[in-house]
Amino acid sequence: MRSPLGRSARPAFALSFPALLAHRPFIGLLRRLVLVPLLGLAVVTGATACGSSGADAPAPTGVKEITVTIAARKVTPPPVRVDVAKGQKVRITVTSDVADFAHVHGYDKGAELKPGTPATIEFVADQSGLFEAETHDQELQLFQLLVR
Ligand SMILES: [Cu+2]
Repeated sequence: MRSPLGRSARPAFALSFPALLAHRPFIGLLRRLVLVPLLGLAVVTGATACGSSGADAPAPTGVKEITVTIAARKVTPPPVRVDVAKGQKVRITVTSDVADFAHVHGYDKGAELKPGTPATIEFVADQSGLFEAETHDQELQLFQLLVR
């Protein structure tokens, strides 16, 4: 696909801003720059809507909160793939009704789980890939962390 600005890119940037706005290829480019990310966002939001409990789309600067509860060997929310931007801080809070050990593979971060007491695992997701989070005693899958 050819850039709408194409060969006219140089003259366009030499014009004043109002003249630039009146320049049709520039409008096309502007529309593309605004609409495509918006559509992409809509797709991402739609894809994760059925996932973790209404979490916002990950922002690389924010903290990705992941909260998991285990009761009678049932994991809530059910294990999903959680998308995280590389470099983002992740905070996982796990509450189990029995003693266990929560573990994030690859990052090798873990926390002892005491019955009924929330345990927190925090780290910066600085390696890309797909990582399993699970418990060791009950051998439950908690979620998958997709870092990219
Ligand atoms: Cu493990």
